[in-house]
Amino acid sequence: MSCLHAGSHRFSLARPLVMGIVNVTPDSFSDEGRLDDSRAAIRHALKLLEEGADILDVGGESTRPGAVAVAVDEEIRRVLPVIEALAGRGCAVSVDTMKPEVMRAALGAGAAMVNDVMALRAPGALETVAASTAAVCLMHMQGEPQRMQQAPFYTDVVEEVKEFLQDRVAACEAAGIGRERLVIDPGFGFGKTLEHNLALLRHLNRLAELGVPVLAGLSRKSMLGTLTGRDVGAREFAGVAAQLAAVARGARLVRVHNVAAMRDALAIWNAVEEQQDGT
Ligand code: HH2
Repeated sequence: MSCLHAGSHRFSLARPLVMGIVNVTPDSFSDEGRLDDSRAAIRHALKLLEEGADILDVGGESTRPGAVAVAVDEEIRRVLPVIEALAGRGCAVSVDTMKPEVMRAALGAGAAMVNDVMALRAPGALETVAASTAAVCLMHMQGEPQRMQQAPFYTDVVEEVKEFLQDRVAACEAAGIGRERLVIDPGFGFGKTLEHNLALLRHLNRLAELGVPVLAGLSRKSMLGTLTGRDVGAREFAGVAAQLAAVARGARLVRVHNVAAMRDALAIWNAVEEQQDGT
């Protein structure tokens, strides 16, 4: 598990990696025109890169609870210019989508990773990634975004999420996607109550036992708001604390909005963890 292969990129997993979030949705960058949306997204992505992002995760559809689904054409129109521009500069770009058509377009434009909240369960998704050399993040979700928070239910959330991810890893391997290209993610907030999310965070090391790098996506999530009483725009400190709790339990990638804050936190984390005996 020492290295993640994503297209032509190779990432050492000796230290946690930072995935910076680049949303290209109409509510992401004021209400500038369409072309300006891409330009603003590219500018934002380059800033995240400067702040130390290892991977840029470009998404054109919000998966927030109750979010409205976006048509394939519209999603491609949103993400493609951004992916082309960033991949063209040599950046490691991930596409955050559940649609095989969007995956194909993004991979054709140079994306090195697919981040799928449906873990490649859409018809054709598995084959699409298998036909590429891209990495893939397999995320657990109970239900679908429109209704997933209505009545999440598990008997043993950690065990059920682990079994699901184990099955998806096996499906990927059977389709020819090697382990060195796989990342797994418990999907915080995706069909989970606060208690479910906390149990998953507390026992994240049990997912790490699967031998595939674990990604944690906690940035700005509603569980942080529930615990702190903070609005979505004021959850940075809580987010850093939650991400570090995940890293302490074996997460090897963190998906964040605020890359600079996460980098500072990891600079301290890494220095402490890598301290030699006797010093
Ligand atoms: N969370 C969101 C979107 N994509 N991907 C992974 N692998 N893990 C996550 O936890 C995850 C994800 C949340 O999506 P959205 O509500 O659109 O907000 P944002 O993209 O700003 O995080």
